[in-house]
This record gives sequence, structure tokens and C-alpha cells, in this order.
Amino acid sequence: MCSSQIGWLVFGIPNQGRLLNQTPTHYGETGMSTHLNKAEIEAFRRRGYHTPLRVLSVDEAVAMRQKLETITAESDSPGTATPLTDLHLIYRWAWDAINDPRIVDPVVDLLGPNVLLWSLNWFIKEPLDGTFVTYHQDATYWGLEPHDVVTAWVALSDAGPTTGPMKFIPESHRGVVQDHVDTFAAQNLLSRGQVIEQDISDNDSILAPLKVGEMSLHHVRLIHGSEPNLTHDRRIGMVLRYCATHVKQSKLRDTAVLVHGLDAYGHFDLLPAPKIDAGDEELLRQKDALQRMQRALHSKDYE
Ligand SMILES: O=C(O)CCC(=O)C(=O)O
Repeated sequence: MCSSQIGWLVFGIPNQGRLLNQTPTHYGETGMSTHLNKAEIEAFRRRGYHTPLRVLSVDEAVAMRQKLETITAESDSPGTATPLTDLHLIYRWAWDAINDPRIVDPVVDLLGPNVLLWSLNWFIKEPLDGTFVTYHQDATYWGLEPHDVVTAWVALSDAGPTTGPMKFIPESHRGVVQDHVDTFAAQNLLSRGQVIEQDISDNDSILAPLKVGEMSLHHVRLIHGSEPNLTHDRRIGMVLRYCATHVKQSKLRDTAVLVHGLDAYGHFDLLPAPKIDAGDEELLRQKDALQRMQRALHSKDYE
């Protein structure tokens, strides 16, 4: 890849088309392209987020929720718990979700044509369970450099104002990564219960409620958090972390999936689609990917 290409692999380049998938683009039930226009790309660069964007029909999102809930229901039986992180490595439906052009295309608009999926997580708040997310920046512990990394947060349930939707501090991604302290608080959904040390005022935040099947996008340095779910339904976020292929994992040799374009860098071990749902090989691949991720996220505990 020539240096001028590397130069524009930053937020806000024009869409270069889908190179990886040679089959016609399938936009599912919504039938709609979700590419961002120039003004939306500019606004993302300025504010650090874009929301809301419809990416799935309500029916598609509800069907996906049912698939997830089948797995979470099984996981309640002792000894059979399937880790929910990186489900795309073991289930075809989740693989299709991380590759869905309606989700990937706007990410390509922001990151450039060559895009990896680093991880798939779930942020689930049970009804009235009091869980929350303190103000933090994703860039703190991930080890991904440079910060050409975007999160796509897809609502598989209503994520309206009383469900504890995400709140963003606009433009905060333009600053540096701030000092965080680890609280490991029980009801904090973050892996370390991390929180920005300096006081962040809710008055400076905007709420990002989503309807079922809508998505928000946020920059890896954007300060964000969320309040408890005050409703009687689960609040389910399918959370996809995408980065440009030139991004490196500074902590260890990590894994990723190429979802668009080409990987001319080879910074990650690229993983294939599952052939068999929850097959032995697939489960081993997921286990290995999760071990590496845990080691990266908690690397300071190993030092
Ligand atoms: O779902 C939430 O409330 C927080 C999600 C979050 O912190 C993230 O996606 O980075």
C-alpha cells in the first residue's frame, strides 16, 4: 500500500466500494444503503459519534435477539456456558451480522475501505438490575494504535431514554486519553469498572437512545457511559468493534476478521467463518481469541 493511501486511512474518506465480497450487496429487509453522506462524515469527525442509523428492520433485530437469547438461556445451565464474546467465530448468524453491509458500509465511510472486525461484545442490562457504565474512553486498555477504531452499537431491544442508553460527551475524542481508575464495581458492566478520574458532568452529555434495529457509531476516544435500565425489558446492545487494517495491537499478537477490502499489513491473525455452528474447531478458535483479548485488556495485571 502506498503512503498516500495510508495518509487518507483516517476518519472521513469517500467510500471505495466493497472489494472483499464479490456477490451483489444484500441489504436485507430494509433494502436500504446505509452509507453516510459527506455532511454526516464531517459531523462524525467533529462530534465523535453518529446516531441513530437504521441498519436492521424490527423483524430482523427481533429474530437476532431470539438467537442470542437461545444461547443465553442455555448458558444458565452449569457447565454449558457459551461465552458471548466473539460469537461470530462460532455462529453463522453472528458472522453474517458482523459482515452485514448495512453495518459495515458506514464504518467503511469513516475508516476507509480496508476494515477489520476486532471483537463482538454484548452490553446487556437486565430489567431494573441497576447495572451501569461509568464514563470512560474505549482506547484506554485496548492497545489498538493508532485510534482509527469505531464501535457500532446495534440495538436488539428498545434502547429508549429509560433503558439506560449510551450518553456521549460530544467532541471529547479530540482530546487525549485521560487517566482512568479501576473500581471493579460489581454493577459496572466494564471489564475493570474503569472510570475517568476527572469529574465529567452529565450536563455536557447527549443521550443516544435507539429503537430496535437502529445503530450508533462512536470513536474509540469518545467519552461515554450509561445509566441503569429502569424498564421491565432487557436492554441489549450488540457491540461491534471495527478498525482500519493499518491499526496494530500493541500488547500482543491478536486476532481479527477482515470484513471489507484487503489486509496489506498482516498485523492480526485473520480468522475464518464458522463452518459448523458451535463445532469443536470453532469453539477452540473462539477460546483462543478470547484468551488473547483478556490478556490484552488485563495486560497491566500481568506486568
Ligand atoms: O452499552 C453501554 O451502556 C455501554 C457500551 C460501551 O461502553 C461501548 O460500547 O463502548
